Amino acid sequence: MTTHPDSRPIITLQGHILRQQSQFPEASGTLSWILSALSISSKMIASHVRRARLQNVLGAAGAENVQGEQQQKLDVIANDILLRTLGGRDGVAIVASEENEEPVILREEADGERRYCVLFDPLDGSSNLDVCGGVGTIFSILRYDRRARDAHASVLQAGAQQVAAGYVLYGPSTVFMLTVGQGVDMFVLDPDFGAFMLVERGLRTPAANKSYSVNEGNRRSFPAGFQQYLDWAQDNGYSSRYVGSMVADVHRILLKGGVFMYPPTKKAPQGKLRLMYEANPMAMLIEQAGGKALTAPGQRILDVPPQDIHQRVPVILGSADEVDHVVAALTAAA
Ligand code: P6P
Repeated sequence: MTTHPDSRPIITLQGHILRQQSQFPEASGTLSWILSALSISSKMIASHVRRARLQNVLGAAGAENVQGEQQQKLDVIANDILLRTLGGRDGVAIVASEENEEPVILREEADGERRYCVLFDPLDGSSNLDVCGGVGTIFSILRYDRRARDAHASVLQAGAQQVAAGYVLYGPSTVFMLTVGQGVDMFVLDPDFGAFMLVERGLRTPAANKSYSVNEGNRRSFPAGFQQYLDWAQDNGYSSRYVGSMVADVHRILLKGGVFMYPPTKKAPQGKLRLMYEANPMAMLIEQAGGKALTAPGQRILDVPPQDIHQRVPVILGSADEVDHVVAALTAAA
């Protein structure tokens, strides 16, 4: 194995989490322990994803999820892994998953210790698994609001209230992206010894890049402003990149810049992407990396007051300048 001389300090995700915790003297370690559960879950899910075809766990599980989408076998496996690892963490009061209609209440009685709600899409883009495409886990962490009337109400907090957010991309390498509100940090799993290694701190998305990411198969049903934006972009030499897996598409935007959109369509008048465990965590990451994340001109994703755990919203996110170009077209068409 050839290694390149490298003077970078060797910091693991675990070490990074503990170092961040040490910056908060009042921190009890509860959040760190939850992030650790997400780390081990993602290593287990990565192992299943890599061996899916060999273990014949590709394909549909034969049931629909609450979204009315065909559950893939690995959706169920990933969901179970997350529920079981988070279930073992005392700091987790409630979990909410794309795969579960209702939030799962793990422990609500308050003994004074701070607790959290963890929301996740266990295996986003899983329809790409059969063709070895990038798939991912998306997570969002909110403080458990013990004053809320019930579990639902405690989870339905605007994205701006997130204390942490991130995703794991199961691609050519397994990448863990994390923000706790102090910038975006990127880790890559070293499979030789099973640790996520810090490879970039304070990642910033480029201010501009002539690239857009949207499912143009829906173009005819986009609102006029989006169609006018696409005409402008194509007249100005933009390239198109779209995987159809939000984690893979947003990861490219974070690293290379550009704009990702899921506009309203005839089939999905509110857009397809879910606010609580797709749009909100991605919006926190994008904003922490210097980008913008909107549902419409002037409407930050992170300010949307949630009405339902599985609520969908239109998404426009990415480089600040590129989001501005979309907003200009939408505003002109209004
Ligand atoms: P479409 C995957 O099913 C997903 O939820 C996101 O990961 C992705 O961005 C989007 O749907 C793709 O949807 O309609 O373009 O196939």
